[in-house]
Amino acid sequence: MSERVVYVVNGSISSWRALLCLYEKGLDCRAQRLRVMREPRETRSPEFLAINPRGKAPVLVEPDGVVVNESFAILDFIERRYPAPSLVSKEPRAMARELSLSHEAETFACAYEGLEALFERDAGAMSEDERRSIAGCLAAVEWELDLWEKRASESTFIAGDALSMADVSFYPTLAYMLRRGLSLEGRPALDAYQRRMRERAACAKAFPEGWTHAVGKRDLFALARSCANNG
Ligand SMILES: N[C@@H](CCC(=O)N[C@@H](CS)C(=O)NCC(=O)O)C(=O)O
Repeated sequence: MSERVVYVVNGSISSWRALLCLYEKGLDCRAQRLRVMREPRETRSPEFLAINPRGKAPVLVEPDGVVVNESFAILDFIERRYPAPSLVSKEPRAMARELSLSHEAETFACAYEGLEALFERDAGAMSEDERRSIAGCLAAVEWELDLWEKRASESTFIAGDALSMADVSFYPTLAYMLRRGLSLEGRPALDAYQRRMRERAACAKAFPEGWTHAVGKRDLFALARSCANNG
């Protein structure tokens, strides 16, 4: 048997959730980092494209050679193949909530996605349409945060009082945005939640290499606010 390998892009939400799922299950793996910020991108190497023709991480390669692409498929696969400790309840209502919130975390990530344009674009040089689109993204993220704040205030973890697949999906999404400058001021339940989560050994292990809990070099949320306010 060889080792389990997960191909990851450091800091990407989808890679993060795959690692967090494995570590919460107590499964070891080698995280093989693929660099995408320099050319040629390692996700476009012939070796990696042979594993995933889309050239996207994460990809899980199991010790017996089984390959799984797509982060949600990886979570599903891990839960089915390694049922203990379980991250999805057997009770139908709890199961439905955990699975719904796990996938809704992706909707939250999509609401934010437009702000990533601020990595490359100078806010001062943006057109009226671009500013409107950034303002729209900010409003969508605020709406999402209100929803998740309410959920976080109702239980210890995001979908109930036990850690579940919903946390595996949601925590990296939230932590990623915090790194990009999101403030949880006025959202005490989410703030308490993210602090609680980051104390977990699995969360610390899955945390992106070289990242701290501080905001990264570019505060996208501050840029987005200035961009939207100048519109
Ligand atoms: N739907 C996929 C999305 C994966 C994805 O977009 N991965 C990006 C993360 S940055 C990637 O690997 N990009 C590398 C590239 O396009 O070269 C999943 O959930 O796994």
